[in-house]
Amino acid sequence: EKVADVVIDSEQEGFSSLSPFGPDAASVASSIKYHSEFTPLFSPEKFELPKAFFATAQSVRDALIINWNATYEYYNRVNPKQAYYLSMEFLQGRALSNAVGNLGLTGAYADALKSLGFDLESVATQEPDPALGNGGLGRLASCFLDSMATLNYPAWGYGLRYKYGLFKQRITKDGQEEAAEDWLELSNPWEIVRNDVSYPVKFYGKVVSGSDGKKQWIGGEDIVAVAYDVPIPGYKTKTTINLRLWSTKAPSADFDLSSYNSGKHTEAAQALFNAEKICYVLYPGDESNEGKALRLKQQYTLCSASLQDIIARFETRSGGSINWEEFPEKVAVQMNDTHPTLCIPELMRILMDLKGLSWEDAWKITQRTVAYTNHTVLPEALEKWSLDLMGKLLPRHVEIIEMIDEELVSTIVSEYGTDDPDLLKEKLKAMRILENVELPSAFADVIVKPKNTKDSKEAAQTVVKKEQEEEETAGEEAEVIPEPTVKPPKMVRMANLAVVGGHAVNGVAEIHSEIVKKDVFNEFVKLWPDKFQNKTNGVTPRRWISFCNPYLSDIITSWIGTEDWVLNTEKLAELRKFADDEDLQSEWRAAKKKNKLKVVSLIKERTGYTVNPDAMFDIQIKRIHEYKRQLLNILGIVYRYKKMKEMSASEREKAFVPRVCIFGGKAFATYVQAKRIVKFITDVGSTINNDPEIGDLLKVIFVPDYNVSVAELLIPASELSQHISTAGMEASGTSNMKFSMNGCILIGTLDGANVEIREEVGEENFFLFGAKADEIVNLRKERAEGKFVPDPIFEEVKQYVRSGVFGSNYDELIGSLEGNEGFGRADYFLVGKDFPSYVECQEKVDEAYRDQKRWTRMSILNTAGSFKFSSDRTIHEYAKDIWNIKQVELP
Ligand code: T68
Repeated sequence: EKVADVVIDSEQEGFSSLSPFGPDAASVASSIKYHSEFTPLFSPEKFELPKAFFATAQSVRDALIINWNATYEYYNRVNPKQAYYLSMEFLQGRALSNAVGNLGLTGAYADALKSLGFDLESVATQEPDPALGNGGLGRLASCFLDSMATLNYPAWGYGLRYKYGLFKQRITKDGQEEAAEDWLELSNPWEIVRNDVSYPVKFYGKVVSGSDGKKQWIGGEDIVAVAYDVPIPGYKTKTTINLRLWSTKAPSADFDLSSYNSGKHTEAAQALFNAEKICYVLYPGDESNEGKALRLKQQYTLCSASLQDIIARFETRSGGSINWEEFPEKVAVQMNDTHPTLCIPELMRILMDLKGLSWEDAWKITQRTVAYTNHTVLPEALEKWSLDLMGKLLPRHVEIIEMIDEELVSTIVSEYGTDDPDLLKEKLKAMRILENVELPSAFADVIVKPKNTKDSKEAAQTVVKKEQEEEETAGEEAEVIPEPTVKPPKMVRMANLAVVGGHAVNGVAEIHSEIVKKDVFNEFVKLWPDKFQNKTNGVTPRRWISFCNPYLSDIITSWIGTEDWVLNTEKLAELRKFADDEDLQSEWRAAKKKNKLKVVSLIKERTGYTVNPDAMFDIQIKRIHEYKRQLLNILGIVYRYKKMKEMSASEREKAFVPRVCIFGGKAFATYVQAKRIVKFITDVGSTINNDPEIGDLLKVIFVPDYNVSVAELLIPASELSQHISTAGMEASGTSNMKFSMNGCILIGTLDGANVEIREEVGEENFFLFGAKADEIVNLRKERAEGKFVPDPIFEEVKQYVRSGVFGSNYDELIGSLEGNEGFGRADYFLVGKDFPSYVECQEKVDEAYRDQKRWTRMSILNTAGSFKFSSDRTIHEYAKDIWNIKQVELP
């Protein structure tokens, strides 16, 4: 009955015809009512918030499925080249507001829900935040999907459907605690289980040669990967692409019915558990061998199931006549970091062993199909797998990898010759895929012909000889000083495999791509300079401005005079001419204030602290990592606090701008030092926040359980945000882009995308400090040699912490900055070096904030200058320079 009363008062946006039912609030309400009847999750007599969410989501899902089917059907018909983004992580965030926003139905849904006694915002917060990712890399994948759909690119995402997302973080007096994140507890209304789409995936077993000489991988453990599809709507378009997530199960025959009937229930279901556990958690702890094997199984499941699916689609769309050479003209596979690198040997295996292609043909096709994005230059983060483990789990793939390595050795040898064995050795060491593995036997067997030989195999043998001689000499020395003869483990270097097996390698910001070329993959650049590219990251302006910051969006639209900026962010630059306009400035500040008030409530609810909305909101939210230097931030706060304590009340108020310093982020469960940092921040917070002398002048808040939804609240409310990594270590950063878009001013080092943001928004609208990337090596060297003389203020702040003001002496943390015995590398991240310039820069921040006109101008100029950082721009670049795909608009 209520439905009939609906008053249609929403102004309908032009693109709401994307809905299958009328775009008016009345038909939306009736669709929600309909689904509330058929949502079997809650008792029929009650229609409360959780049920309202599920009914609303089901109703939106109808619209999505219709467009998703139409998109699929159309691609099938026109058979365009399609890109596939393979990623172990997709950090999707909540889907409801995003979906109704992209469909142009926000007004209709808001009104419909109002007529049913709810408000859209409360309904939307019922949705669990699916955290199938750790941080930037996973969130980037999700921004990319939004842009692909919005720009009508035929593209899909492939990932894994983890039963538990990234852990739930609780903050106790002991620091961070982790609990399972059961995001599927009440089911996921957005997914479509595709029991009709499943593929076998094998582990272990052995390789045999058939009578025809073909290799066959047999025996071992077989599981099944089942597809779960998540429709991804584009903005103002019918195009709705697919995110296909794999879940694992055992083949039904593996349930041991007779054991079960004889009472051995656990044994009977062992195979079921073994298969299902593969997709239990995102990034399982991999300290143990079991953990490592599980992680490798996850990676292989993603690669194998996705490629089987892609190949099946290629075959179907080819009709009766399959021409494998055309495969790279129909398929582009993008590997999000090295985690899906097994795509390379898997595609080779399928093409050769199952489709009968020769090595040469399979290799050409594979190389033309795949490309690799690098997201880190930290040596310890470049993935390596034990060759033994991989050989057991994936015996056929290891054969293929050995062959690729052998061909690479041959290329290197013919490129560099053998005149200089030391040089050749160095090149092989830098580039080989296999590490600590003797040269391929094909080379070793050839008779030695020292120097000036043109034959690469003989040449390689020269090197082997030399290495053997060196080993022998080492052996002689060993008689004098006996050394343990522990052989270094044989490893597979996934990044090298990805570089060799793909046709393009890209970094994610200009400075990062330069470091990739100059440093990490320098030797490969000399061989194949054209492979290397830059694709500066971007973020979707839909989720990260329009939907998370409607107040600001309305202001932008009214001043620019159109909402086209959501699709063409270049239009944001038009705000520049109003940067000093007093009306715009006051609207701008009012919007910020409204967003800050929401955060005041969030902080109260999550931490119990009351903060002043008129204080500057200074935010650092990201994974907790030493290189991201949350420690620098908190030590800066400690220094500020110490100075405040040394002053009288009136001096304090004159000297400092009131600040709420907000942190958020999760530390990897086994990363001890990161967890110490979390504990230290919360301890500093409890001291300062309860100090009556300080009051509203300084608050330190750690928002627990940081995730996409929390970011959507914090970023619009931010005034200053911190991107303060040791220069050269943050590949790009993407929250820096979101902050800048939302009119937040950045304090940061010349690292990652900060460099480009500063260029775009203007130097005077960015707070810069710290050592530059090209100075770091020397500074570390000086530091290690004991030549670094710390600034007195750094000594002062450390002493203050050690004195116990915050409850303990934090010996391990402070020690790590000094390189005391037992604390490893001496201040590897150069907190001490950058501390004085950081503190000085923070003084400039206070000074700028005091002048609200100047600050608001800086804020407006940040939003105006952020247009380059839309993921639409990034996706256009990938489509043109790497994937070679064209936009396909649905009729
Ligand atoms: C991030 N990487 C980069 N990695 O740190 C960040 N790593 O600078 C960049 O902006 C972002 O990628 C997008 O390019 C990550 O987030 C991981 O999360 C990760 C996960 C597993 C293993 C290694």
